Amino acid sequence: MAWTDDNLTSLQTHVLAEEREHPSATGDFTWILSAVALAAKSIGNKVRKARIEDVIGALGDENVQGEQQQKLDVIANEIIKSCLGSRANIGALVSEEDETPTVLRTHEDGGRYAVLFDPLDGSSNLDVSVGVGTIFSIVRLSDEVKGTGEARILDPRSLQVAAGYVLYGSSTVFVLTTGRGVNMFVLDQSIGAFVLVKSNLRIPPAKKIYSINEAYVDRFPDAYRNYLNWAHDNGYSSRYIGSMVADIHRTLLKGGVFIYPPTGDHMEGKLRYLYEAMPMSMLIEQAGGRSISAADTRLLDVDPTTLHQRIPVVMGSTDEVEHVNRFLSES
Ligand code: P6P
Repeated sequence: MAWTDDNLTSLQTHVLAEEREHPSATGDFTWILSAVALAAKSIGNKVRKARIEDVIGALGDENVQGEQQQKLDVIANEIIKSCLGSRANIGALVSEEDETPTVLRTHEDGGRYAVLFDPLDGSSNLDVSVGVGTIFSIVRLSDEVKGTGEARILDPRSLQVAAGYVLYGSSTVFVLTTGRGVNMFVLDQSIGAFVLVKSNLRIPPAKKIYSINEAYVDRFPDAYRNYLNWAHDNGYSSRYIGSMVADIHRTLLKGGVFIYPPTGDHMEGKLRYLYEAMPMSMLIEQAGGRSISAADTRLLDVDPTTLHQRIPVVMGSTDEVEHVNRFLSES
């Protein structure tokens, strides 16, 4: 055992170590990430017992997206807000489940960050025990824009400084970037801590796997259909779980390309910019991959205009994204 770099590191000690490397660090980050980790443990516990506690299935209401809310969507949403609400440096919370931001503190009262999240992405898969997840983005709010509402969150000077997801699958996996590479942790239930299992995770530059819901192929723009025909002729495999966190986790670890294109009834795609595509794009890029929303258009260069806007997504291995980009550029 190399005692210098094979130590047992928890998410907490990892974030504290990173904080010590930032002379200007104030501990704000550590404070927020510890709240996210607490929420993840609590949600994971609920997901694992969902069928036993009879919280499977739809609530009967629709969320702001017009989608059937699952009972656990609401439970996960409340858990995250109850964990983050106590952090004194958070100005606002933006959730897929809430039409408007939860305003906690103004800029003057120290609200320096916003946390944007999809509390339980892919939750419609819960009743068949498919991996579901929490996706989050931490945004350092601009000091130029007062107030705390939508305008400050969407201001181009507000910057995404961290992103991550928690995958509630065969194990509970926490994947995080704070802008210095991607690190992967797994929840060790016996000690109740996320332990570091992979530092500086790198996505393979190429892998013949595409991940897309081909059921909608007739409604895709021609460029995407042309790409799929090319992939079929070049020995690609298709892997699609229908749960973004699970599909992105596989793409990050094994390589390939994840695509959610414009379709007939969703010309901006289905996935939301702020709390799905934006955090996942930061993770993919920090792992050495690429994320575009259109031909030669880096997804993270797109300035959001509304909290719940959707955006087309092509992200994954650099070579694989370029294969798609080539067809998009020809259209
Ligand atoms: P479709 C889940 O509802 C979700 O938001 C993502 O997790 C997933 O990638 C996508 O929608 C699946 O959408 O249209 O293929 O069922």
